[in-house]
Amino acid sequence: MQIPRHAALLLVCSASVLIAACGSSDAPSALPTLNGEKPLVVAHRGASGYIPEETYEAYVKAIELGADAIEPDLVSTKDGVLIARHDPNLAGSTDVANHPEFASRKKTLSVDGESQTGWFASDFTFAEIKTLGGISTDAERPQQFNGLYKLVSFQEIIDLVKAKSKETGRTISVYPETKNPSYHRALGLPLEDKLIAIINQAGWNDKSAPIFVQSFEPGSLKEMRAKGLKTKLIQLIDADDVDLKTGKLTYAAPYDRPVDWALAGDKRMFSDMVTPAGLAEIKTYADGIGPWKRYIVSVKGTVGADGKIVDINGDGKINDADTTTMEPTSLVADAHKAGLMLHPYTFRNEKRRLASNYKGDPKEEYKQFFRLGVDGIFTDFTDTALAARAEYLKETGR
Ligand SMILES: [Ca+2]
Ligand SMILES: [Ca+2]
Repeated sequence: MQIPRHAALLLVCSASVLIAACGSSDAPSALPTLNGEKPLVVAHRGASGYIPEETYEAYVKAIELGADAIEPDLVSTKDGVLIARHDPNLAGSTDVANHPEFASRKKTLSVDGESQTGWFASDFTFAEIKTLGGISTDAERPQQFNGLYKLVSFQEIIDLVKAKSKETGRTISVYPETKNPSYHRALGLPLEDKLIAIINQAGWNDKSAPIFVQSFEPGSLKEMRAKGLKTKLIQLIDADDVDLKTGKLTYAAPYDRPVDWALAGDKRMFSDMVTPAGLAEIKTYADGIGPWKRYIVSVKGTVGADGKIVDINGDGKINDADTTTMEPTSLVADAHKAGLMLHPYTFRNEKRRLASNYKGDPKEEYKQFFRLGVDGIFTDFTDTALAARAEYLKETGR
């Protein structure tokens, strides 16, 4: 018996529908990320849009919101414990100023060439650090949790991620950054050996392990690679600011070049890292780049008759809300061509931080970057990033 042609097609189709969508018109096209997978949502300093950054609770909240990865910055205590803090100076992100027992430790110190006054993690034992509470570093964000939540060690973060991954069945990654590596080395408290030891201890010294290690200093990443660290490594790429008249990135120390390059007299700048030659060099020791997002989409204001940037929204301030986005650069394509993934930073909800053409909707910014093919983003607002990703995946037919 002959099977009519249309029925045969139907049979083939029903069998194949189990494997892939039937009919090319319905099949979603491959995502434009390096590995074709959906872009990663990295909770920058935990759920830092809602809870004082880099506290235990900030990381728990980020995981509860659904983050794929949580990001701790790592600095060292006096007794060599790696803790999650963005800066060695504790003045801005903790309630140390309210602790009279530590008043005598206030001092002025040079951090990466910048003179800072405050209390420094390297003068505190981990036990003393545990008596401090985290505070909000941004006056526009919630202040009611100030002082309530404790600082946390990298080991505690790993333990949290392992427990939550087991509990939720999700793969939750950690994304530690070696902060001020040259500064720590000069203090006699180098970060790299301790970080490698903790990763080994966690059983995560593997390319496929749920961990990305990042740094602005190439020397820190190269040292860890040379010492046997096999995890994914990400080279961060900074700049100082954007010239809103031209949209060009500006460079001023210490945001002009990696601190280890500056110390070695290497005159190249962060901008050299995004050239094809710079990307090829990064590929020799890292798996991806974490560029400031303006390297991919910059913004530009309108220059008025007085030569100044026009205050488009008339709020008396000039910021991103008075700008529009420029044509994307070729960085996503260039990095992918070099075999590098890209995780640009940092995405935030505040309207003053959004170019005017996003019309006050932070999801529009994420979606623009997702469509361009970035492999992940750092966000202070995990829930907004995930909502934007869901909309993006829907528009790709997923
Ligand atoms: Ca960081
Ligand atoms: Ca304005």
